[in-house]
Amino acid sequence: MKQGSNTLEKPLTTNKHLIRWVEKMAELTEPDAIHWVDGSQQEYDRLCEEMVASGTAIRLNQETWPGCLLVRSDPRDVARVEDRTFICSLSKDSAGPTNNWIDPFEMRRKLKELFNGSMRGRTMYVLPFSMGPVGSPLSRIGVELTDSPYVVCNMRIMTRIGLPVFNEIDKGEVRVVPCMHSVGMPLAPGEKDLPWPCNDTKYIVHFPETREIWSYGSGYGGNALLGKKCFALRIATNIARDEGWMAEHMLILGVESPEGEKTYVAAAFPSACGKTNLAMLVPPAAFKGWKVTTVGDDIAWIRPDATGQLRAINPESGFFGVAPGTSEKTNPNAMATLHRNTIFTNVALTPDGGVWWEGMTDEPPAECTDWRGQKWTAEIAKQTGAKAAHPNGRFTAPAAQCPSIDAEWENPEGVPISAFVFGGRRSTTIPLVFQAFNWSAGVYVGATMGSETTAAATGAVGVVRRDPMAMLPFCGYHMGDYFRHWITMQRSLTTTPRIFHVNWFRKSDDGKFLWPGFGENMRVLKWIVDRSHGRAQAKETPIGWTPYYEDIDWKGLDFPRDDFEKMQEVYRATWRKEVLGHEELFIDLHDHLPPEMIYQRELLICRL
Ligand code: SAT
Ligand code: MN
Repeated sequence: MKQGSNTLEKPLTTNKHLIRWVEKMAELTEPDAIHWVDGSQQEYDRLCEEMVASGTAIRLNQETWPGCLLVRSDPRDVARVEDRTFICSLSKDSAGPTNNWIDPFEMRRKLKELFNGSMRGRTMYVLPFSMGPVGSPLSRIGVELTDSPYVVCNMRIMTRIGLPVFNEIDKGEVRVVPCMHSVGMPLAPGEKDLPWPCNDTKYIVHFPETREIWSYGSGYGGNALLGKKCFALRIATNIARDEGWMAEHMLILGVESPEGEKTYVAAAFPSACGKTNLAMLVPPAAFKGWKVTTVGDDIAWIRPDATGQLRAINPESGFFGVAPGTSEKTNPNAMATLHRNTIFTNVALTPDGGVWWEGMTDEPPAECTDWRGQKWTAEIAKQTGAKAAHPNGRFTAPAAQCPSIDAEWENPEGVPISAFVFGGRRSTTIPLVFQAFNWSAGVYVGATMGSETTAAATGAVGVVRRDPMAMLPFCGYHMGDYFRHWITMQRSLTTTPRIFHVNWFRKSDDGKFLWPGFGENMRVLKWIVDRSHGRAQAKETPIGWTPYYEDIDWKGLDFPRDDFEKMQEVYRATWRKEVLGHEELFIDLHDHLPPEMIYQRELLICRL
């Protein structure tokens, strides 16, 4: 970095390794200035103001949307890029066939090239963050060096950042995960910046052995907010395997009965399959006295405590939720959460300075500005198919603002987990709910999970893909070894959580959803909770335990027995085909598959 061309700020840490690393990275990327992020409100406000001034962000109507901003990304940078995501372990075999692998030495050379001068004309922010409450034994710390103020502001909502984290680092006892991020668009002297700088060349790179992340070319979501999928899942799965805990793509919710019994459930669904809605579920009116509380909506870090009980924390402190489809009807808690201090990305702007997206209200506004900044009306949409909001448009909102937030959500010890739930979008074959016979059968259920793809990642939408534990894009090592880790975890447990599978998306022969979903999912949750406590009845089927019609609490809902039977039906012939689908992934993973997976498949085939 040229002296004089940069503002020299005093480091906010005394940690020599950290200071040295920042200097080295500044030499590589050549930013104009370095800013040490303290995490204060004033700093956040200033960055927001700068983004508004530069045209990156639009301030919404502060009366109706206090503290809210809208940002529009480059249309070529709207979702995670899985084909540009790499696990660069020393051996290709440890990354496994489901991850993109490039030799780490080759990749380092490539990254050096890409990052060389990549921050010219920009500020490099030194952003310390804690995944999990600062100081919790389950938390981990990272430092992200980024040239994007948008990333800093989003990370302030999604994680704990700033001075308290520098203080943790200065104690000298924690290992810091270094995270490099550049949008990859250096500015020549005097060159005017774009509202959303990014680069067509994108690399989202993980070095599992050295626990490092390097991200280049994108400013969006999981590509750029490196605490989320990169750290809390891809790197954390590696740490968790080595240390005997679990990093999972799971929401965590609490179910409280009228008698005050509290049960925590962790559930894995692929991106954009309704995790946020389930985590914030509002029970139907007839469920008087029942409460569902939210601990997290995306990621769970889970570890056995001294007594052998699994306990989970949400490593995040905000929600990066899919906006389209979110409404007072589908998720009133999310709507209440996102009404202030929220950053919206790629949704529509209404003439009165508010936001709108498909599904937010039954009636679209007469006119608005779409996520690309163009005029949008229902008429235009009809003619051109243009969406007001991008299908992966997002809200970044503080978890603490959520009306259903659990009283224990920041408990440094985590909350006790009684049940795991797996689920996907499946229009056929998979019943509304079933319980696996035991832990290894449950691991098999999770390992063979399938889901129809969504807009959360680039690529085709609506095709069934195997997505084990909803971790296909997020497991930072060989998927077969990951299944083995799940199997082994049981040995450190005294009470084993029960494992379930749900599917809200089964359709009738004429293509209609059979299940109303949303709040009514409470009925399924209640059966899951009851089963976890060894209470409710169930019927044995080839695939697991399923509820009889009578085992579901139907109060307040007139749901025909016939429809329920249709939803729960296990067709042996269809399931035999389903098992062939399981093979698809297992063939690729075979040399690392734990024997339990093979036995479970054989048992299932025999029962069918
Ligand atoms: O873009 S994110 O990875 O943050 C969201 C998601 O795909 O789940
Ligand atoms: Mn997710």
